[in-house]
Amino acid sequence: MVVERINFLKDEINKHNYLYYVEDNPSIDDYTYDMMFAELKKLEEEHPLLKTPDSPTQRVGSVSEKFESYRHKYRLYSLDNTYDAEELTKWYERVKKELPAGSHPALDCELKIDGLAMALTYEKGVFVRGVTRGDGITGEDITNNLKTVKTIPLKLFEDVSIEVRGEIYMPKSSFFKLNEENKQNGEKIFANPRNAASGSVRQLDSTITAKRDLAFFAYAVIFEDAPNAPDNHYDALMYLKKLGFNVNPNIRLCKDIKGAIDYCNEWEDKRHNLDYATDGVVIKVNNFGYQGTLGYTARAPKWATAFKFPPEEVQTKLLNIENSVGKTGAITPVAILEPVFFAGSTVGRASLYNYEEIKRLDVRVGDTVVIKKAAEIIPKVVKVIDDGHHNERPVFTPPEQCPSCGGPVTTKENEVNLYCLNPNCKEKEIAKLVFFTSSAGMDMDNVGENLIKTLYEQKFIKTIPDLYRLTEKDLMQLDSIREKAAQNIYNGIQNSKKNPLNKLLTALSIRNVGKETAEILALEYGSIDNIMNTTSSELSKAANIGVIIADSVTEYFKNRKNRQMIEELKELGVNMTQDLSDRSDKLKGKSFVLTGTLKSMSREQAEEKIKRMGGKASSSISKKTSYLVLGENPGSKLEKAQKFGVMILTEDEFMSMLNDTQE
Ligand code: 0OX
Repeated sequence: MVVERINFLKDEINKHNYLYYVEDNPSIDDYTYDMMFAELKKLEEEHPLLKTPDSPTQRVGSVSEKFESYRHKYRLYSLDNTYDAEELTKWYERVKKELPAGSHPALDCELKIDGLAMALTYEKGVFVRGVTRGDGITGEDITNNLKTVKTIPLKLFEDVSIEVRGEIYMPKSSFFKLNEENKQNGEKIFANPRNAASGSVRQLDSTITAKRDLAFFAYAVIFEDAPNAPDNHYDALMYLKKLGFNVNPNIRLCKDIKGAIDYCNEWEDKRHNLDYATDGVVIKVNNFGYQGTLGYTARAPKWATAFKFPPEEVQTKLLNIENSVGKTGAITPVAILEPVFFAGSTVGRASLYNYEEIKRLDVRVGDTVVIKKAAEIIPKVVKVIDDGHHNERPVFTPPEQCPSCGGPVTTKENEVNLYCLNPNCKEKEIAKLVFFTSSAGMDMDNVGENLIKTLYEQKFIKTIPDLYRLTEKDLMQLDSIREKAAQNIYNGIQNSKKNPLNKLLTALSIRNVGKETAEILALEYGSIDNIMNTTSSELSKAANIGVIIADSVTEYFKNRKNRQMIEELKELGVNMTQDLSDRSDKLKGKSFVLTGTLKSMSREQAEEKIKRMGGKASSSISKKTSYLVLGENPGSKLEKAQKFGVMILTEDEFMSMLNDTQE
């Protein structure tokens, strides 16, 4: 019977997938496996009604338009964390205090996998849905893509209904291989395995996801209908293993916090030998009953915490110091290093900030240097290791001419940077154009750094207005740009004309004018003409900005060439105004910090509203903060606000403040 044969093949293939991908212990050869797989595929094609979503053939999906957002049935909380082992002891003391006197809760220690958290739903043993963590309340439904991940079972070994949480990751070796291939093919290079996993799992075409080597570690479970559900976390993980999941083998059940701290110390070095990235240890109270008693804070379980490994430092050789020219003409030194893999990515360049810093560190080309990186921060050179030859190497001297155009350089008052004075300096012009088009600037779709460089080199563009003069025909003269791509680039450029004034002001690379200042100026003055015709002292007073910034603005607009450029942009149809329709001064002098997710609007929208009403929106709490607006799933800012005595507003209170004062 066909049905029986199909069921047999599905079960066999699922079993061998598990043995191969999870146990790492295949019991049949690839050929036999491939034959079974091909037979199942053929039978399903001949009998489409017998093709079910849990079939192993369904791991390769189809193209979807976009991901649906999905509200989690059970919220995915954050995790409190610390870099300090003493804090762990304090956490354990707090845990014990909330439990019946004399309790000695055992702790599970797990490596903290640096991937992407997922919630997987199984109904009666069948994988029905996989959703990204998102903000913990709502995520993206990426079921079809997750079906291509071999360590996510499509069917469990028992018909239970459960939600499993875990981490999708890309093994380090696969990450290196993928980047190597992508480099050869001129495709995207990922910064670290986590980004590669994220980029792979969020592909609209799941056949691409299927080609990427992704894996899944399960680390938590919610039992909906599971008769054999255990009463503690360790046994739950063992049970997940029995159901067919990949559970990290390095878990350890410790009898108290001392054991957990030993585990953290042990893995701080050992983790580098693993083929997956880890950024700490997760410690969980083992007993589910105790977990229930401890409960949750607004954002995280009280029964779990994470110990994060400290920022890493590594030694490598300084091969060269390059001098790069930025959009304002500032010349900055960049350390070119012998590439090393650390803190999750390969590092070949590091910041040296400025020439004073080089002098302070006395770094010389050829030295062995220590570089340091905290999460998400550009690595920097922190010190020189004396290898006995440091003094023989020539002392580094800052450039006396611009490294790009050979033009004169100068320092500016109160600044340590060197500046290229040549207004036609090539590197400066390119950097300006690149920034103008980037997401921080005019945010032109389909326009990237390489395109700008090519257009500049081939003399299609030199100044900003040239961008808006480009035609589709011009673009098609470039190698590798066909009609469709030319159209997309052209539209990206033309659409940016509609941007509000604040985007344009940021994009122009006026010294000392970043996103914040540009917003203040645009909202205060409403049009570029108003800003151009104001004096520095008026500007400083009206917009409440510092004199140095105000001077930079007036200096910029005094320059004949800049004024001419603005005129050209105007003629080309670039918008030079800001919508001031709901502008008021009602929040003047008040500063706001937002935390968590707001229900009624995005964080950007809320910040925009605050600014339109004359208030300030800031990202970090200080003593000067007037209000902290509390969204759902707030972060650590809440604690800080309480410490500083900052007034806390709920979203409703914040909304009525906006509406009350709006008139
Ligand atoms: C990880 C990891 C993340 C679920 C219950 C408390 C926090 N990245 O490896 N989260 C958790 O646990 C969640 N465990 C982990 N191992």
